[in-house]
Amino acid sequence: MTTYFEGIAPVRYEGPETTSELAFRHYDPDRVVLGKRLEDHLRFAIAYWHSFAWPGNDPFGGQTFERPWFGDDMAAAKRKADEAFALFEIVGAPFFCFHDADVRPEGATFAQSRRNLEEMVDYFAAKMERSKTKLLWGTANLFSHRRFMAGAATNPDPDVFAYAAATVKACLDATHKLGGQNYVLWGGREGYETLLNTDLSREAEQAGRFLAMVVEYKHRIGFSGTILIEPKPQEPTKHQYDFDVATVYGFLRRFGLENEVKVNIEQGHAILAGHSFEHEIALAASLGIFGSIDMNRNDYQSGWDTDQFPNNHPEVMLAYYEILRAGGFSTGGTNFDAKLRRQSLDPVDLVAAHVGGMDACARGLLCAAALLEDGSLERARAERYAGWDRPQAQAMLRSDLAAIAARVESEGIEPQPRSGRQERLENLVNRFV
Ligand code: XUL
Ligand code: CO
Repeated sequence: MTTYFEGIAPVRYEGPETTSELAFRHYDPDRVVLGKRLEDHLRFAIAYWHSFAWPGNDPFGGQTFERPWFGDDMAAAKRKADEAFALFEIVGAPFFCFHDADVRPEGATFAQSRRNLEEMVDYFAAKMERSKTKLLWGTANLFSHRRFMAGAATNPDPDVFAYAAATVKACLDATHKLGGQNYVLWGGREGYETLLNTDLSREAEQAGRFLAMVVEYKHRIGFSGTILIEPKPQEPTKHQYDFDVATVYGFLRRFGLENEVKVNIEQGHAILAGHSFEHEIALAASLGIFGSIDMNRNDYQSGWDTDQFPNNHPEVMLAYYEILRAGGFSTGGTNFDAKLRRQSLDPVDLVAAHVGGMDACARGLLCAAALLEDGSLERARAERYAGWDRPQAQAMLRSDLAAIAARVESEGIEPQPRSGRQERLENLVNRFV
């Protein structure tokens, strides 16, 4: 029985001029750009937690949404799955993502929670046989329940570490069984509220060993997906250890995991860390750890992780430009870690949010592809560094300070400053928006 979205037809591509509210203007899944279908470039996923589990609460008030699937028994969980797959079909989502806690009721014991998850995994598997929607990634919620209030892997209590390890094992098993293409670890409470009660050294060692165990277990069960860490600088904790891409890379190198783990970069988290989204993507790509993205938009005034659906075309374009420059997604994709505003009560609001977000991403990717194909920006970049292509410049990197100093005097080297051409490049980019 699927009723919540009754009366809402599957959303189709109608072109930029259409006036239909629920139509794609830019997202034509079959359109081929840079040798690939748009659907295969973007690899959209729907986030179960925001779209189906979140009740509309904020720090000052509780539930605003009244969803027919809200409840804490297995029947409610199955109804939720039915409605979720109905939305996946309406918007043509190729993927979805979930936490264990989004899809199953919490049991009285760990074993009961695990059995509930396994029952839901079988329920999903049956639905996925009849649907085109696949699993982009699975993950464990190691931050909502009070047992995790002082962290999961980094908890001062070893029993919490054990509970978290058992939970991740169950979620990796679930992800593997459903053919998930990645597994995400977001360290929601892996950080601290106050340094006064925190042993940074122990917590880092615990986190490093925990991640190594996840990688070991992935290989043991033959899970071929990618393990992803999702950086975020703070919120809920005051300071989170997976602060940003650079910090995560340092952590991976410290524990010898830089070839095993990549990053899932979220727009709002990049902004909270004081970076742009495209900076984080470009850095991850240059370090060889770019994996996937959580696509949303932050409110630039609020200082909170507001998780709004993306709608800013020029911003989205710059993110996809870096992704295309890096060769595009492999196992990763575009997961909407975005939620409605709490006054958006109607079924059609949830559909329209995804349609608008998908369209903004498609438009951004199309603009980025045109800019890349035009080649002017990449030529300007290459030209700026052309001096380094000369053999003598490369040889300098293998020499030493004394030899370089001698050459500066013998050749009378006097650098000639050149324009960085920023405004001209910004104008060039805007031609493609
Ligand atoms: C929280 C966040 C999470 C992760 C998955 O800010 O982004 O939803 O994406 O746990
Ligand atoms: Co996220």
